[in-house]
Amino acid sequence: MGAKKEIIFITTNKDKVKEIQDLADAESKRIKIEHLEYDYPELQLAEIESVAKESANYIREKMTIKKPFFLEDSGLLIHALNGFPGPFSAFVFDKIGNEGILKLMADKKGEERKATFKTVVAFCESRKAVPVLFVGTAEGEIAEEIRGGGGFGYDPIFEFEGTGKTFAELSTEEKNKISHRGRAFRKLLDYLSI
Ligand code: ITT
Repeated sequence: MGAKKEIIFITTNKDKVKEIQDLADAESKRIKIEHLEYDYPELQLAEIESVAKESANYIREKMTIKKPFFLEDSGLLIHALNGFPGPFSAFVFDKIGNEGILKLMADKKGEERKATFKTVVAFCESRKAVPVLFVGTAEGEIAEEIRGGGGFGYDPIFEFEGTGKTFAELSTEEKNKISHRGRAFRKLLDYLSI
């Protein structure tokens, strides 16, 4: 077996790092993820894809980074709220948290509670390469109450479809198998053939 491919993952979110490291260990023996903590300015664009792409372009321009790298932008899209908070998920989480989302959803029943979690990975083989995007989604619904001690962010209110369990009630390993992030990251591994 040859040397492992070293790829830099740029994020300020330690929970994302844990999930990605666990995914890399579980899915491939030929990849090594190095975490770079860097707080790039998050553009307030209307699509998660655009945020991921333009963030990668910002890093290509501003940083001398010598290895392949990726970052990802994730968001929760609540169908009855026309995809809100979507690309504004970090801002909304900081301002109103899971309790605030549950209040917004108080009069919503059944189908009206449907939601999609989405991750867009933006990967650059080098500073010169335009970002390649990989999208992963998970379908579910907004729970009636906060449940589970694991996960992070919106996990305690996102019930994965057909299971009745929130992401916060799953182990990292279980969440990775079915999550938006797991799906997007496995597409990156397929693309790299590793
Ligand atoms: P970076 O931009 O530095 O990577 P961040 O935490 O700001 O870190 P995002 O903008 O992608 O990352 O995240 C948007 C929000 O969605 C933020 O509040 C996260 O906590 C939350 N989030 C992201 N992925 C999640 C997941 O798998 N489960 C629950 N919440 C998640």
